[in-house]
Amino acid sequence: MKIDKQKEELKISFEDFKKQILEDYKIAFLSRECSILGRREVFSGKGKFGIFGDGKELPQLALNHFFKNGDFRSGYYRDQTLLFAQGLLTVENVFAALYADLDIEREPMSGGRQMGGHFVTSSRDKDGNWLKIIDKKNHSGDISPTGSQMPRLLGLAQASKIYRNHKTKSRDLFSKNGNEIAWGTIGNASTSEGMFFETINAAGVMQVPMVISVWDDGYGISVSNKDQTTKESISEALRGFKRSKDQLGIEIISVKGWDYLALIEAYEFASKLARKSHVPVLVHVTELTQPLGHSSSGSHERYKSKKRLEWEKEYDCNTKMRAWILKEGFTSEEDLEIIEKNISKEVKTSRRNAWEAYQNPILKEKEILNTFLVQIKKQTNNDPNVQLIFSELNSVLELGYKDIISAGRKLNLLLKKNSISSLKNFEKWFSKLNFLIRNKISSNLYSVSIEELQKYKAKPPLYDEKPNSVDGRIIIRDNFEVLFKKYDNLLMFGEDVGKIGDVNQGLEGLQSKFGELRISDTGIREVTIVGQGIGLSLRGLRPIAEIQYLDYILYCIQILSDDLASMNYRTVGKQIAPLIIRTRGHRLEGIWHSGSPMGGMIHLLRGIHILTPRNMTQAAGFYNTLMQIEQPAIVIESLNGYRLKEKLPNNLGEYTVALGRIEVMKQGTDVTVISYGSTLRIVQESEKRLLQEGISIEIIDIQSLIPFDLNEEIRKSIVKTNRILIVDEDVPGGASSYILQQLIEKQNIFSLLDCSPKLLSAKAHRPAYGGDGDYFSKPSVDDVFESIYSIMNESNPNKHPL
Ligand SMILES: Cc1ncc(C[n+]2csc(CCOP(=O)(O)OP(=O)(O)O)c2C)c(N)n1
Repeated sequence: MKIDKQKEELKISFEDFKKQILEDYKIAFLSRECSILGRREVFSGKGKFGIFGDGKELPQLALNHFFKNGDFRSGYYRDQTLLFAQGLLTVENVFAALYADLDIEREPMSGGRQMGGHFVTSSRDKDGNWLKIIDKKNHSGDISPTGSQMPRLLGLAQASKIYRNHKTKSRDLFSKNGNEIAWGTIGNASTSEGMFFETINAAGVMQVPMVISVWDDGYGISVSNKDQTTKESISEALRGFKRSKDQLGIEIISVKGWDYLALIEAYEFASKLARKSHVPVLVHVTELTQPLGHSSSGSHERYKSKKRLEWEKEYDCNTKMRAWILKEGFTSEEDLEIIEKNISKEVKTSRRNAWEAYQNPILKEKEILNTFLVQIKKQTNNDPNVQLIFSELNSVLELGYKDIISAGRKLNLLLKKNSISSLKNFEKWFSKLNFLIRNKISSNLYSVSIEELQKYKAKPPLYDEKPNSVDGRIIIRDNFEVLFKKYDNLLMFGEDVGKIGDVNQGLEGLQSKFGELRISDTGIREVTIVGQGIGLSLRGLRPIAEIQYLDYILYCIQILSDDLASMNYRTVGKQIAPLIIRTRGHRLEGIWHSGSPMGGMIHLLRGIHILTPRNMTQAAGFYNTLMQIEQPAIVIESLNGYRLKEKLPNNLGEYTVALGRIEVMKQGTDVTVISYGSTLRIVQESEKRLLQEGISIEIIDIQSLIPFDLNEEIRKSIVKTNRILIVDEDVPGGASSYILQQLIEKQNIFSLLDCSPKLLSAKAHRPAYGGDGDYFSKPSVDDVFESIYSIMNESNPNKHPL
């Protein structure tokens, strides 16, 4: 009865239906064999760590039948079966990932950067242009922090809603009328994470087409549902979110993970609802198992009872499917055995092939190095260390590039110490290989190259002869208006962004001009605001997500760090998320509206550009630049600058501020004072008093902390002054130390300095409220004056006594 219904629903003949089931079983079996052999490969020492999809095969195969081109998955490390079923993963790929093969063709998920089980598909061609992702099945780049796939899922789903209701010029690359589903997968235990609930709530409010599957195997490593989830069931716990006849919400379905037909039915229902009506659906897939335990790092016998282990054997979804196939007479036991035997053989062969493909190029390089032995011995007067280095290298069993490079580095030094003439061929080979491998490991942290940024020519703001002097927020607002007209894929959202046009009215009146779809209010939920931005940008839109105050960026710093900042790097440029985060911060009032945690951000968010404009003209210029390139960035506007008067440029939306360029705001000869954001005004205020003391300062606005002074212009200033003061309002040793590190290590200023470099920051504690609080917590004009004066005292105590 059930089978007939399914055939009918899928509109296929019995023969085809049988074929589909057998094909699915083959994939389930192949996937399981990979898990088993992969785990063994770790125990044999060839792979470092293994985490696999065993026990989750069946629901993924069912889901696959409803996953269409243009759809996206945002999932986690258990989803190998789905990718196998979609032809996006080969057995060789699985093993190449286990070995951390650096070759992006053999290990297409991350070129050896990620542990196995973390998947991605490419959205870009080799030249960095968008592929037509509407014609592909898409997987957004997986990450390891569990639950962190959820925020991005919200944006991936929201993109369908945008595309259904708003036609952009490039829509055909990304969407067909917004019919695409964002498929989420998450383990039962990871639903305990706050961001899971935040995503569920936001999806219910926004009514976006996502289908979240919870793979419930009862455990999160060793901790069972009893200690994880209220009522020991996520679908039960979420009942209040369930939609009803009268109220929108989430559709919640529960289905057993070993029941193939029930799974097909569940996914058919879920996908129809999400695709057609944009209703978010949660599919709670229960009674799943973990036959091999959580990962290669421990056995589940430690925490599962004998009874549970026996139950898991009986309810293993592959075993159940096999028994069902035989019971329904789709094929015979003998045929199944032959199929299974062949698959086992195929997996073993593929594993061997993957190992050889991984090792061969490394062995080749070792052979090249061995050919230099005689010459190196000769050049180093038979230094016994040479033979030792070669012997050590040739005794390594599972060779990595690191072994060759390490030997090469040691030989290089010996040659330099002993050689009369250099060994050109060796040097050439070594530096080429060294560069190549390092590049394979470290490329693509940012989507836009330094060379491109260095070449970038900014268009300056232009002014009427008698320009209007306006509040800074007007410049921001009018500039955004031009950008909304210019870029049909630009969207802005955040808390109080829509109706009132942000808390400082930098978007005043724009929602009524451009619509609620493009300029929208969100709940107070910083993690999923960022998630919206990441997901939308992965689907070709250009979001600017607003975090209302810089202090609250800490709520989403994890997702910014783990997901956005690592996106380009972990996918080796296959996916980019050119999300712009708009926020406002630094100095205002009190512990939570005066923070400037720039050091923390700089260190946690490498991969994202961090821009700190001193006023709204510069801020608008940064937005204009960022809309022209595809690089995630955070722009921190000065909270106390919205009501300060600035000249109104007449080329709003057009002028740009280059990234990674400083600006010399005032020339001087004695001390180079480097700052950014709000403290620049404090520095400027100190200038007059310093002049009265005969001290001339050169004031530099860094304005772009990452990328940092790409043309090394600060050095030029220090060549002139030989003295520096770095001023900011972060904690001592925060961003100011980063600035000094850049100057010492990258710009080599150490030898230029006549006296010790000075750093002036805020106190280590949070800034206290009120005028006194500010004065005693943050750098004041007096502090700046005295710091500079003391630098001059160090140089000339007679002229500047203390
Ligand atoms: C944020 C975070 N905390 C802890 C871990 C370590 N960890 C990895 S997997 C895992 C258990 C996850 O269980 P579940 O979500 O049920 O998924 P399963 O592995 O059982 O499929 C834990 C605690 C992690 N990866 N990320």
